[in-house]
Amino acid sequence: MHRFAHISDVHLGSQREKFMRDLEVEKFRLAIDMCIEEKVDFVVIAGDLFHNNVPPMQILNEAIATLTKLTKRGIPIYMVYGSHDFSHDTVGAVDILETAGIIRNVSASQERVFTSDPGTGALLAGISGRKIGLEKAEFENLAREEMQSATGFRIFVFHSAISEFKPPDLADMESIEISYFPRGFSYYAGGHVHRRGEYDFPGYDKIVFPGSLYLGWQSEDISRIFKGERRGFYVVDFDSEVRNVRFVPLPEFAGIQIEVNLQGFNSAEASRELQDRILQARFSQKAVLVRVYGTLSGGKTSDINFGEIRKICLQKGATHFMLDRFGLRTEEMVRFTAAGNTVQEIEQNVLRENLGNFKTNLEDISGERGIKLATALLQIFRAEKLEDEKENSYSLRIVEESLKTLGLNQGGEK
Ligand SMILES: [Mn+2]
Repeated sequence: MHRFAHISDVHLGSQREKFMRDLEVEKFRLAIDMCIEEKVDFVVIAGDLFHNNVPPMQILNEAIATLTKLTKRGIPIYMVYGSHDFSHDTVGAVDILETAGIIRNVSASQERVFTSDPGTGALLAGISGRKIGLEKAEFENLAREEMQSATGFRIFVFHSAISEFKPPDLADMESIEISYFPRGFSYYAGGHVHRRGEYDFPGYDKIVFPGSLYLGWQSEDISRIFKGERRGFYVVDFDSEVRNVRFVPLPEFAGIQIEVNLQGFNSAEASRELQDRILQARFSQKAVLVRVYGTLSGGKTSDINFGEIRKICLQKGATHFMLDRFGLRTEEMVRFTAAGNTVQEIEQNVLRENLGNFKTNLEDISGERGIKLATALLQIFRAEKLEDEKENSYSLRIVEESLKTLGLNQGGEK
């Protein structure tokens, strides 16, 4: 019997605050140690190992130190790029790992469809993720015949949502229909969807999404882990076919989410309500996420002294304080904003409503494509500077990601 581990969406480097970044790196290190303890023959990482294709140097250094624990023991690592660490015009961190012989990128290419694992004979093939779901064309051009007619234990590694298996709250996520996937593989190692899921479909035996390894990065990822969602990775036993699939949870996150509905309060009342709720809550030795939402009946959201709330939390023994106030607004704001439950939804609705005011002949920036592009750019602009990141590398990072999203190469200079 052989065994491999399936990890995805580590997003190293996504956390801006030191407390969270240390946690992210620490849990990645732990996951790799657990893989060694589990005596796996190899490890599959289904994309988004890094949050950016050019992560901060200390994150890259940390990743190399951790991954080489495996390679030093003769445990190979097979990967595809994710939508976050993919780079089509610059050298990304994943390329560096491959050049250094630490990982093998198993994305199918014209020269090579399968990568064979020398220890177990397992065959791996895959498709990397892209920004805004551009991998669909690659699915269309897959060497489907060759993949489907091969024999032996085969793993398909991918970084895309599958239309048939999207969690209900992620229904709007771009996805690929299952019929685009080559049939008959023994195991489909998924990434990109930050929710754990195991699925079976006729012709596609075992489809698995481990979800983000630990923290993830979206506010929903953070909220769910603060509410106690367990995160981790998969360990799969196999010989000629899959024998056992097992989720391996990482230690529970010591956190608590305090949700406070401030609907109808004016800003002074809201401050008092919020303070009361924090004073009542019990959370010593835990990270605290305060999530406020609702529409204030008067005053401004900035009238609420969140600094004071933070101070109280830390005085009460919180190990870390985080605030999510994206759902908080004033009546004035409501009058000017479109409806929606998430920041992205609201942004998209605002863009959609204003489409009519915008005339252009450029297809890329008009209609739904324009909305998608604008949303992707807003996402990039929202990225904050890392605590110890230099101003220069921060601006470079934002500019490069924007150009990439716009499909504009930086002429000449590298
Ligand atoms: Mn991801």
